[in-house]
Amino acid sequence: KNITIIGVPLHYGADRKGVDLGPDAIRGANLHERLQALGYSLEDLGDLNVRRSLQPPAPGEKLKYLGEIARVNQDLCETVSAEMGKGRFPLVLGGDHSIAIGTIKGVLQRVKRLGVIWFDAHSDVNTHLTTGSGNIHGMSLAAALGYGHPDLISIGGAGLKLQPENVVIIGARSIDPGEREFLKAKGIKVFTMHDIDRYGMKQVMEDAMDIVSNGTDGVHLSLDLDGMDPWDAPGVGTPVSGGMSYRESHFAMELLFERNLLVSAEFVEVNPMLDRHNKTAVAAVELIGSAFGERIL
Ligand code: DIR
Ligand code: MN
Ligand code: MN
Ligand code: MN
Repeated sequence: KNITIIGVPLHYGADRKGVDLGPDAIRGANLHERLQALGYSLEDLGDLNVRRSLQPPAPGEKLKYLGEIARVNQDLCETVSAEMGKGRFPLVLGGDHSIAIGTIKGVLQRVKRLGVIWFDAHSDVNTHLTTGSGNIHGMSLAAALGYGHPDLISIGGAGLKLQPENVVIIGARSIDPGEREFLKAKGIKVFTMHDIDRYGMKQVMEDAMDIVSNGTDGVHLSLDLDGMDPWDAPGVGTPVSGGMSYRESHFAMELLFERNLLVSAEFVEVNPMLDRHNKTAVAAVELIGSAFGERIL
């Protein structure tokens, strides 16, 4: 029960300041104390280096800040892989969701057949060919599946990628037209907000965990705080109404802990500059607590 915390103060993938302050906001919401109280032994590596104040991209750029994002993700990949090689559980704190590329590639170096639960209002399966925004945080799941710009998909080594049948998305409610085509073509299972309304979080999580654990050797949780309803998590760059409630999200994490599937996790897109009273960072720590075994009684 050894956890390594890795902060990634990257905002270039969202092209909006503030989310680079996420790692410290999450730490500041008593992350260490909560995990230590559960009996885990922690090591916090601090934050990876991210270059400050890069030149803004040209108008219409479809891969904004590609160079720095690829460099940071390669560093993250190597860090995650090295920690897992020591038998430790990597807990990655974002930063924008483009960091999922580096995290997942690093985990894939250790767990070839990997399942992924992608908790998000969005599906993040754009590529430079389909993106409207040019923001790489909207392309990270596609890149981890092997689709997108060569500088993103080659991170961690050629051919290292997720299989679409081992990925589920939970909480989606904002999917671009190109993404809809991609999800359909690859057969990726998406539990939308409609499904959560219809079947309830218990059924959705049971189905999701069955899918990601079938034929895999471990599961990664990639949790974008904008999956939660903006009422409960206002400090995110791209809020979308009608999200998962505080209780639904919490319950999902408790169910995940019960199944004991996780080998790695990341919590991303906390933006303290857009937050109210650090509510979103506190929510992130609450969710982390539940995913690692906190119980009411
Ligand atoms: C949109 C928003 N689909 C894009 N994506 C976000 O820019 O590609 N992902 N916000 O978290
Ligand atoms: Mn996302
Ligand atoms: Mn999102
Ligand atoms: Mn809790």
